Amino acid sequence: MAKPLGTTIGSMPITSHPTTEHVKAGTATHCPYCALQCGMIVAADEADGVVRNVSITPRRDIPANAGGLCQKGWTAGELLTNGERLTTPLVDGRPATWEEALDHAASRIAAIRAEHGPDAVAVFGGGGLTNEKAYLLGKFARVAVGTSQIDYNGRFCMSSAAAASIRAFGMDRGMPFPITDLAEADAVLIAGGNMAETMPPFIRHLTLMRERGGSLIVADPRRTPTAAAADLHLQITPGTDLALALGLLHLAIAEGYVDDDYIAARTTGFDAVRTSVSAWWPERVERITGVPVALMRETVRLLGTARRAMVLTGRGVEQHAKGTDTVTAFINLALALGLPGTEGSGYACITGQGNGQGGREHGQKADQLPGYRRIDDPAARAHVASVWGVDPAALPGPGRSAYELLDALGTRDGPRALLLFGSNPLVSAPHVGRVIDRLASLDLLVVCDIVLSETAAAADVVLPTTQWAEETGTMTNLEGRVLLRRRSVAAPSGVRSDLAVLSGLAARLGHPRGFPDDPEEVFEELRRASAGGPADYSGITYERIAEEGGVFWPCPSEDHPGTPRPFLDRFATPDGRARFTPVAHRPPAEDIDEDYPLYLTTGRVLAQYQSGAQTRRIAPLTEAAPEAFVELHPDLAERIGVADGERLQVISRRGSASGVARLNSTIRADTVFMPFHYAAEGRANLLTNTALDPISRMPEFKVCAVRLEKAA
Ligand SMILES: Nc1nc2c(c(=O)[nH]1)N[C@H]1C(S)=C(S)[C@@H](COP(=O)(O)OP(=O)(O)OC[C@H]3O[C@@H](n4cnc5c(=O)[nH]c(N)nc54)[C@H](O)[C@@H]3O)O[C@H]1N2
Ligand SMILES: Nc1nc2c(c(=O)[nH]1)N[C@H]1C(S)=C(S)[C@@H](COP(=O)(O)OP(=O)(O)OC[C@H]3O[C@@H](n4cnc5c(=O)[nH]c(N)nc54)[C@H](O)[C@@H]3O)O[C@H]1N2
Ligand code: SF4
Ligand SMILES: [Mo]
Repeated sequence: MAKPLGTTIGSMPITSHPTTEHVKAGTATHCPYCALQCGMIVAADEADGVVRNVSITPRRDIPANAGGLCQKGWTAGELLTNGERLTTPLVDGRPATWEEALDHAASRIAAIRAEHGPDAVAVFGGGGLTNEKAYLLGKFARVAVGTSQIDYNGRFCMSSAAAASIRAFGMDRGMPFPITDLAEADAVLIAGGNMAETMPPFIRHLTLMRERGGSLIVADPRRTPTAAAADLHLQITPGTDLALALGLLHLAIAEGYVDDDYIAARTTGFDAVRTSVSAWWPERVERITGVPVALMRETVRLLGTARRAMVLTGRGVEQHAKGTDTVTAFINLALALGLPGTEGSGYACITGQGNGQGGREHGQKADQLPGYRRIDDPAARAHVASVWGVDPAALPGPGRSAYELLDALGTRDGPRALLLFGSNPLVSAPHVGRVIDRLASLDLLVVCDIVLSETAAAADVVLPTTQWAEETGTMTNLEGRVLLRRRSVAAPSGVRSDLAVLSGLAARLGHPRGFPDDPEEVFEELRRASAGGPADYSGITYERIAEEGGVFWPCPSEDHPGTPRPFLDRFATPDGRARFTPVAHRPPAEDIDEDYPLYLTTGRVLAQYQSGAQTRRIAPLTEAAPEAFVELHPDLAERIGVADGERLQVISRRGSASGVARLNSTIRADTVFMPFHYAAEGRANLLTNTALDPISRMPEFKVCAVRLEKAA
């Protein structure tokens, strides 16, 4: 029997698993899914290179989950064994050898580039990719292909919060404090997040906080399990959070909760913000948001009187065409109360994807170079070009953002080839009907995936890759803590790592060096490329992560302890002060009217992950959440004559999708909710609006106008 690699880490003991006949050694690693990156020990039987009987045990040494896992984590072993894996490259739908597939892809890329120029080749990445992959993908695009056309699915995720954090604090480290600080808070406001379903072990920190007497406030149009567990639920009209945040700040000022000493010592720009909220009196805000004045007052009292308080945002307030301004308004509130950069308090964005934090730092973003540097900054270009051994002038400039890139594919000035790693846009992109047409118009679509996702099924070339427990790499969790996700089991024969794919393609494009397929070698280069940038990883090594259980960036040297709370002394702005920015409320890009009288909002359920490519293939998860549904109020259901469990058609200006009616008397009667995890007719994204935030380029996933019909 083959032995899994790396049977111990640091002080982690080897655990045995009484559930199977053999006593198996386990490897300490992390979950394949979300940004909590729960620690787990993975053990498996391997015979003749085939992995079976995977057992998963939660780790207690990782503070984020401290012994907890959600249903997706517990069942993640099935990703390794369920027989849904791609194990052979496909060219035009037929099995091919790796040589044939890579030769074909590279020669088509070279031909398209020769005929139309390097920007005719586009690259799309994902926030689930390890730091090493994200880094090498960005380098591959700029150096091996020479294209500016690269972006990634994180644009659809936390980009608005990232933009707002950079605007206010000069830096975007989503949660600029350890997650365990939450338990010590006296009040926490979650605006548009549903962690009870999206990160269940996260709730433990909030439960500890409430057991100490702290209060939880949740703003959500639905009474989610998170909202139900809160002391106050602000059941807001979708798309009106900006008005709510302005109203809360108005009240905080009126009722004397503003921290004048903090504002004077640590911020700039408060006067303009104070003036900008003066007309947002509570009754006006109640009319717009539907949140009763009394609840707003109580929210402000709880936050204002707390010794330690936190304001957190999730996708509910961020995935809007005004997401950056909405998050800015919540940051303004937090700043006025003196929270950011104060030990035990703060503002945080709850990052979503497994490597949603690290994946937004090392250059797979259209406007970015490694270390969270800007690609239009001459000093950044010079530094990174020297690490890459190229002329800075040869590095392309900024490219199109994710939706703009997808929207341009196959158009007259747009890319003609797309290489896609770690995303499934035929389910997850907005206005997916349009994206289907754009992908179909390409000369070449290459998809690297572990399963035949909806997008892989549409590709000319499909390259099967290794996944989490079959490979090693670093992941930066929602706290900004860099973790080591270790190889725990053997990969099936026939698959190669994403790094090996990039290496193989780069060699065929004339770059035999500079694209190693060994993760640690890539990480060593990433350390150098990130040195001196905002997200400085230069002091982080695989060894240190293993010994210390993770290292917080920035970490500029090997003897630096890492930075759990980066803003305690100063913010990352030139003068060290946080910046207040006045912002104005406006309605959703598409408001309701006579023809489309209901708000559609979209989001997640516990048992499915993202586009569902992974979780829809896992039996216990599909049993728990088998199909697309439309959550609606019983009064609304009665008006259209539909009963619980009957099929509904949801129609927007962009398309029509269907799901079973799920009646729920706790949702607003003007709002329906669909999860976005499902394929075919169940795709919520057949309906969603592509209106983009002007700063972050985030699409308005969280609100558009629809009508309902009973399905024939
Ligand atoms: N089970 C599961 N867990 C996941 C994921 C998954 O797909 N499945 N994905 C991971 C990823 S990538 C992410 S980004 C995170 C997302 O984590 P969350 O942000 O917690 O998830 P969402 O369900 O997208 O949105 C949160 C809530 O926003 C509410 N909402 C909708 N519109 C509005 C609005 O206009 N205002 C307000 N205030 N709230 C609104 C929704 O009702 C929903 O309950 O989850 C991560 N964890
Ligand atoms: N309507 C609506 N749409 C949304 C959202 C919403 O709330 N509402 N949320 C948005 C958000 S926050 C996000 S993050 C996106 C996510 O949406 P997607 O970008 O589609 O995310 P995933 O489903 O995680 O896609 C990951 C793909 O990569 C594959 N994969 C997994 N690991 C690896 C790997 O290591 N290498 C490679 N090559 N492939 C791998 C998986 O099998 C899967 O096919 O969806 C966005 N879309
Ligand atoms: S909460 Fe996230 S990281 Fe933890 S087990 Fe669930 S999916 Fe995995
Ligand atoms: Mo996300």
